[in-house]
Amino acid sequence: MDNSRRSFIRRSSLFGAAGLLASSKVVSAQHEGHVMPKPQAPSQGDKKPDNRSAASGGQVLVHTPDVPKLPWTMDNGVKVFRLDAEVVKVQLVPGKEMYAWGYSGSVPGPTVEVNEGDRVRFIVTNKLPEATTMHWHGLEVPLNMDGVPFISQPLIEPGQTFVYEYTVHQNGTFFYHSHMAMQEMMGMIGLFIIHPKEPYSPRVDKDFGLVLQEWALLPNNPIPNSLAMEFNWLTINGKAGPATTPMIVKQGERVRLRIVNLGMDHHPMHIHGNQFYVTGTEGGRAPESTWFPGNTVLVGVAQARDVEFDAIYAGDWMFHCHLPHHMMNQMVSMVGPMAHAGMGPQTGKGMEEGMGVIRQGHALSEDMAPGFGRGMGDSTEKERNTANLAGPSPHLQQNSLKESDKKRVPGYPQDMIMIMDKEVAKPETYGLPPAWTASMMGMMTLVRVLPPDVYEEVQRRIREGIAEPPTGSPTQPAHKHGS
Ligand SMILES: [Cu+2]
Repeated sequence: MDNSRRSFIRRSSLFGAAGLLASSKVVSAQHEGHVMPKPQAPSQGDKKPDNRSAASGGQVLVHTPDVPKLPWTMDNGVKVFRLDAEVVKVQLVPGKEMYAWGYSGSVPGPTVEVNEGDRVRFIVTNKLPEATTMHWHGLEVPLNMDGVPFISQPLIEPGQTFVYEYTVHQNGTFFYHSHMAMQEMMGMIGLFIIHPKEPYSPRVDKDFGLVLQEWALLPNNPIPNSLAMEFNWLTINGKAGPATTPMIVKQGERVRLRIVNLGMDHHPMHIHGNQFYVTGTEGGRAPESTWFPGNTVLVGVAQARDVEFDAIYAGDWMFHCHLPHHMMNQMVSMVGPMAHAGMGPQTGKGMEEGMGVIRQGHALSEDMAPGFGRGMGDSTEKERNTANLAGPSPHLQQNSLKESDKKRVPGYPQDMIMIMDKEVAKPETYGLPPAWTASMMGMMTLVRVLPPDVYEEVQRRIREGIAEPPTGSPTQPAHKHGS
């Protein structure tokens, strides 16, 4: 990674003056049918420590944790991007992988970041086994660039390339996505940020972009069930908590969060310990006279919401969807008892049948599609008569109550907790307390508002790639406050 960063820096300095010419040659060569090398560009690395670098007008670049920026080359004043529609292996959390569909090796696709007034060209190549098209969500582009198959353009068949080109005259938080509905549910979306000609006022010091997605993954199967109406993996930028990379802010900085949603559910995104103002929508910047305070913003399907706040309170503040089932990982009927206490499902069915484990095909295969994941039919009848948890959580439940007494309490048990400090340790998690991961699940991340000294230490660790989990054992409230 260090190597590629270094060579990236070398390349981008090459692009200074002569590079413009060279890259335009590359593009025209491609038009003659030659293979175009991967474009290299002044894209910002995913882990660049301080994102106060210049977009147009000296603006802060947007940081999209866990998602790369899409590189570009220049061709006669046109910014040229390449997007390959393809299958991408995604690690939701350590130990849980899925095969989703995305762009150029990323789900969500790499972030496009341009300036108002830019002329942009997107060379979209379809590496999937079925046709696709690309829609530019919220952008005012000519109809033949709008990406709707049959209405505005022909399908991009497997192996084919389609070139989109237009001028962006808006600014704000937009996104691109496949215009085939079921492909959207496989992950085919990416952020499209357009910086304004005149910086917004007040200026922000940190600007983050977050893509909300949901997935239905049956046990033992790594391919999302796009027919499902309920979802058991909820992600921000392709990661579920606690694997989402925290957003790092220095105390006193002004912060913007840009959130987009393209799924089946709406997500009320809630921040702890702060109030924010909604300053933009999928239509761009909102006039200041319309701003109102809150700490929860509903990001509906197909919407974008920008929120801003002054990070005056030091702390590791949660930012998460507040739907309870969206604060969970791997919610699967019947699996709770197996996963948490090793005691097996209690319904009189066979273990594999009870868990929904499938041995042939996938969720949409001819064998399985009729039965799974649609909230009706045979396989949903088995899921009712079971508790969330068959025994005490092995992780944190260190109270002295007897299990037999607890089970007399209606509704018990409800807790689901898992500690993954070591597995998800990265420079951005430096200084978090032991067991911090225990209640980080689903569509959940942190805005870490750090005092200057801790902030600098985290930045150093990001630069040097130091990842250490917290040491010591979790503090038990009973011990802390016992008198
Ligand atoms: Cu949600």
